[in-house]
Amino acid sequence: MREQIRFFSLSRTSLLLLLLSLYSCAEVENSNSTQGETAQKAFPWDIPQQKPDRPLSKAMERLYTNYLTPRPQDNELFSSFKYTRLQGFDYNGGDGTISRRDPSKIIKENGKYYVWYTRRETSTPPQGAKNANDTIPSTDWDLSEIWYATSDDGFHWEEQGVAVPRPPKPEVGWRSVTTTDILKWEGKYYLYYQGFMEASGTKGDHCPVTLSYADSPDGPWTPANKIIIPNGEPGTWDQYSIHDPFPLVYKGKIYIYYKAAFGDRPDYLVGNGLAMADHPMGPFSKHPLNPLFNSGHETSLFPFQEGIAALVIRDGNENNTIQYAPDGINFEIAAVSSLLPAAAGPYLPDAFDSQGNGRGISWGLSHFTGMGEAQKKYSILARFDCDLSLDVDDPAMKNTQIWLDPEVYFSQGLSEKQKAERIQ
Ligand code: AAL
Repeated sequence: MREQIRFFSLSRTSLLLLLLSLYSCAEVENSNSTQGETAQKAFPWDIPQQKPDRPLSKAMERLYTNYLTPRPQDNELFSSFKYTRLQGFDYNGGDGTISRRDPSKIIKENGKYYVWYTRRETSTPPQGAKNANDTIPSTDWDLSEIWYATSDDGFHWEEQGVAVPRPPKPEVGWRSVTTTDILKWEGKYYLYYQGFMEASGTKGDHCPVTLSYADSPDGPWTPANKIIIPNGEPGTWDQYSIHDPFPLVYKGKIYIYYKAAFGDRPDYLVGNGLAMADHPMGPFSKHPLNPLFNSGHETSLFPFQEGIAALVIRDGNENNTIQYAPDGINFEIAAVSSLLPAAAGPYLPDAFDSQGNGRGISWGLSHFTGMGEAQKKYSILARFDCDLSLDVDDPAMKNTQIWLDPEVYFSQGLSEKQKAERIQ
């Protein structure tokens, strides 16, 4: 019996060993065949246009889910940008007493292109809030007016004069009217703009948005003389500033995207939100999900296919991106580019009637700030070209390798203080 038990226990042990060895053989075989399969199915050289049915890294996954196409060259929402100096604007020899900045979107009326913009003409360049008075500007956009220009070809512009002057104190915008954009609605024209009631920089860059309206793009413009998009409740993200109003007509409603800032300069973080209305005079209701963008200074937008696309330039983790929201609300990064136009005002033939079939953009005006020597800060308007249009196919605008003169990099040199710290 004891023998039987020993035999039985031996045979149990050997059975176990046998099973173990069979299992490890199978494992080896399995892992060999996995390696074999992986080797067979390495990612193809000819990049698939559709998402392949295979395990993907996060980067390759988002190549197919976040972007319209895997190659930027084929991506209608990727573009590089080219710039041209404009003819027709005088800057008083660049002495800082004349500045033009923050162009509106461009529309075509009466066979001509129209643009509106901030124009400052002051006896001195900006001197900061502490030195500002009734004639000395604090910032480049203090003591400004809204002017307009027209063009036959988008390169040569003719300045037509003031559209919206500063109203008398204490009306909205008495200190400065700046950073405008145009809406056309039921045959009338509406200019939305920032209306300053104190010199910018006094407490921050604080202002609400107001408007003027006209029957013709040439005016005369009548000021609404009231706040149209008010600042938020105390303690909320847009409590002090509503900047860069950008009106579009989308889904039959007026959509005005705008910028506000968490905190004040220089430590602020920008966000961009949306206010919507059924009539240009309001009332405007702010979207409950605001802010809709976590980045982007002077964000400009355009109808694209059934949704809205945006150039998100400067400021924030997602600066230098082109974003897209099929519903105009939930934006995702659709492309990353460089040298994006600052404060772009694109030519937008379908800004007010895209009907869910936005065609995109291929040119517009933007600005360059910080012109002149240190004490002569002013801005100029310039033209940008790109291919973010479904109607344009310009491979020269899909360049991901931008070569810049090394001087551009060296101009971003270390300060003396930084250099001293690094030398130690
Ligand atoms: C711009 C815009 C708004 C700000 C100031 C003038 O870049 O964001 O217009 O108020 O700077």
